[in-house]
Amino acid sequence: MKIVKIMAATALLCAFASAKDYEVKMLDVNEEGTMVFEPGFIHIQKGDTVTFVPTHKTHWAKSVVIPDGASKFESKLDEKATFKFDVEGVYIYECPPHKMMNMLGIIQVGKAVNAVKIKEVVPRLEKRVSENQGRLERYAKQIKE
Ligand SMILES: [Cu+2]
Repeated sequence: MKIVKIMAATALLCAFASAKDYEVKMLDVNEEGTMVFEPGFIHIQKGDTVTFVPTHKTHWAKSVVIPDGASKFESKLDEKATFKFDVEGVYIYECPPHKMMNMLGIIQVGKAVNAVKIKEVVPRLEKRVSENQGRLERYAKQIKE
């Protein structure tokens, strides 16, 4: 009886341990350039969370493209925020005041089920930027299909 209880507890611990949290810093500058998320591309698994950390001021994160059936997300200015990703696919997000400076990032959750849509949207998003051109393209190249 005792063994069963221990096994159940272990299974529960494993379930919790398998979901990871990833940190994305919001920065004015790093070695990649100005107004930047770090890391700009992350590959996570279903059920994982991402925490946006306002390391520098005047930033927030807002979803731009999400997979079908997923929920939009938006943090608040200069506030730390954690979002859970339960739907597979590729998510593109931006910092609204710095989108012209290509302050965008990509989160891949599991398989890239919406890769076709992403390939179509990335060049359009790149066209509107006036600084840090090519950054989103570089992140998009890291998507694993
Ligand atoms: Cu910003």
